[in-house]
Amino acid sequence: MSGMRTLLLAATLPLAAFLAAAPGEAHETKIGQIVIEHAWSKASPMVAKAAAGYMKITNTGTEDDRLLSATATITGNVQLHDMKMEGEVMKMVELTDGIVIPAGQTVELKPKSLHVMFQDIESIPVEGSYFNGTLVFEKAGSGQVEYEMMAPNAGMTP
Ligand SMILES: [Cu+2]
Repeated sequence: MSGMRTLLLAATLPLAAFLAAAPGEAHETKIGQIVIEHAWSKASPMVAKAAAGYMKITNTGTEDDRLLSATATITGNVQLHDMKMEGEVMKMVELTDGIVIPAGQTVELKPKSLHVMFQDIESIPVEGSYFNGTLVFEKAGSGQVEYEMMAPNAGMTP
C-alpha cells in the first residue's frame, strides 16, 4: 500500500511544478495562424479615462497578416496606436492602416511602442481583474482575447 502511495506522489509532482510555473505566462489564444500571448492592460499615464492594451502577436503562417481593429467590453472607443517622438515629446498616433504582422514573425505591443488604445472608459477596471476584447485580422479573421489589468507602473515585461 505504501509503495503505491509513493508512486502516485511521484506521478503528480511534475504536473504541480508545471502549474506553479504557469501563472501569467501560459495565457495564449489562437486566431487562425495567429497566436496571441499574454494580453494585458494598464491605465494610460498620458490620457484620462484611457487604458492601453499590450500583447505578443505571432504569425505562424506563410503570408503576412494585419491587425485591422480591436473591440473591448470596457468601451466602444478602441483604436490602434503607435508612439513617436515630436521634438522632446512622445506622442501617440493612430494607425488607421492597422499593424502588419509579417509571416513567421512576432510583433510585440508594449509600453512606449505599439498598443491597443481603450478610450472614454467609464471606470478603469481594477488591478488583477480581467476584461475581454476582440481582435480583427485581415486574413485570420476575428477572435477573442482576455486582458489582465495590471498596475499603472507595470512595465516593461520581457
Ligand atoms: Cu494610445
